[in-house]
Amino acid sequence: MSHTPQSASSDIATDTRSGVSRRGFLAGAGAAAGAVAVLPAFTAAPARAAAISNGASVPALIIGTGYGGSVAALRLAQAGVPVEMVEMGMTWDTPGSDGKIFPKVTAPDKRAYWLRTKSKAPVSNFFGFPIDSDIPRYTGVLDAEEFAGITVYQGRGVGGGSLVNGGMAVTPKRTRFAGILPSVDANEMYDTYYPRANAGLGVGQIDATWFESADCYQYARVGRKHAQRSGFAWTFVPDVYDWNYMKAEQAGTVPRSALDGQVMYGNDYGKKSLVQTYLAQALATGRVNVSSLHKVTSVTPASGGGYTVTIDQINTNGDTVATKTVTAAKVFFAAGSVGTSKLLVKLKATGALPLLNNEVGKGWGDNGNVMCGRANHMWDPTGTLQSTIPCSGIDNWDAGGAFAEVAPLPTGIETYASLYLSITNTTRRAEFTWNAAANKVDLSWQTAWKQDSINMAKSIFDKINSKEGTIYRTDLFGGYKIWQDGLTYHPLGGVVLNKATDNYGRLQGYDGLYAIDGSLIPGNTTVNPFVTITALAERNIDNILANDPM
Ligand code: FAE
Repeated sequence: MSHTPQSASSDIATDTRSGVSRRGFLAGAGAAAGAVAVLPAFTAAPARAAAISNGASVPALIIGTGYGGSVAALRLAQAGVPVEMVEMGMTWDTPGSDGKIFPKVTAPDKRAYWLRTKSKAPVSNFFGFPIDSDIPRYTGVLDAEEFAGITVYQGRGVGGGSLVNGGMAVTPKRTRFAGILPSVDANEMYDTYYPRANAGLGVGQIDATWFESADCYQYARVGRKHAQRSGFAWTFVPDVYDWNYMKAEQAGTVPRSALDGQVMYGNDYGKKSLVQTYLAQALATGRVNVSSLHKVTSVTPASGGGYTVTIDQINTNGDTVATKTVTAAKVFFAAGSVGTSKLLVKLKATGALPLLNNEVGKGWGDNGNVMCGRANHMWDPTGTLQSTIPCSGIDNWDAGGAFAEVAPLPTGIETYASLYLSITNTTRRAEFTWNAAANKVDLSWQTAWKQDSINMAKSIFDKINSKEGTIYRTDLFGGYKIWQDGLTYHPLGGVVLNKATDNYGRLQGYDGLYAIDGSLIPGNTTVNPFVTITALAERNIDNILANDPM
């Protein structure tokens, strides 16, 4: 994989004692085989060393290296199109002085956060005490991007959100699909594109027998017991984590990652991020180049056809060290729901892309995310060893509008807490707008709107508390708050399919510009979103390759 002079490797010392580095894990799959239980299905191609050049002219440029961008890169490259991917975050492939590429959730350091000087953990308190700490400002892997009414967590780096997410890979129920993407043929999605996405992502499910005895999933078994005693449907949830590796972690035969508190600041082993799957395959074609620590700031029609793309190359302080101008025949916006929406809203308002339609910026939602904790009885411990990778959920969508992940609290000590992230059927939608005075994009989300989501989540947890004789925890989110109602991990929408674009992501008003990420999905997927983002990208790129000359 290519990386710029300012890639992760340049600023974090390499420690060769650590054994298999991420790069070795990818490129040296054969050599690593003895050290891990099961290797990811794909291996990376040799690096192309150079970042994109100033003045380059390219057939296809992709902004962002998350799910949508990686699908587009792979399919374009397989069709013979040379692809340049531009990513504002770093290439995460080299261990730091602690021998790890990524820090644990309990010990964030500069690698954890995108250009912040203090951590901003979603669970901000522990036994009532604030846990956020000062950290050096750095281009870390998790962005806690703050808008007026909500903090939006997003992955930064080559691999996008796949670097920091829990890997929960959920295909929505077929009966709910019409409410998610009404203009898309559901048969096509469930017959072709969801299966293709699941295969490409390497989705698997926990061994149900092993689950019953694994120490690291005691918290999930407690969650199941409580859900079922209250009459709720409880279900295993698929994940892209290598479940054989998880077993080996529990057995103590491999270096631990999920069992060593790694998840939202990255994962050293076990999780199949896009770097192991779609991106590895894309790079193996030899037609894809990735420029990390490069941020697209403008796209505008070029006088000779195609588009002029302006790119800031940044260092690990976030400062611009060079500005490059590139011409691209086609540009794919895959900067994520927030990144793509912000760019397009700004470019329309400032005259770079004035013909974009008035749907740009609209239809943004938080997937109804809300978190809470329950205090269990002392005879119901959730375990001192907790896998950071959730494996189960409670489905009360039809009756109460909520699907709740049974989440870990991987502190290393017994907390007697059950933690949940609920995805709810909220109809609230916000809009991105250009704030000329402040030279930035605003989002109209209001914190009070989360009350709808809280009410839906309560349809599950009020009942469980009543049945179990338990109460909500008030010591996890500061100020005796029961509900973490100030965030989302699942930003969706802003450039909604069949509104801001045609039914396949072609932006209205401009030939050769596409949106191909979570911005296309209008605010909710009923479950965790990345499988749907991937499947929709697979569907759209099929249509684009069949109909648009490249
Ligand atoms: P995304 O993956 O965000 O990729 C966009 C990329 O574009 C990023 O790498 C950006 O750095 C880059 N970028 C943005 N602006 C620019 C620019 N101007 N120039 C260059 N590059 C740019 O987009 N989802 C699940 O389904 N299951 C889970 O278990 C789950 N857990 C999560 C846990 C956490 C902590 C977080 C933050 C998210 C989680 N998600 C989960 C959400 C999931 O990761 C997210 O929906 C997808 O990553 C979105 O995919 P996109 O392709 O839209």
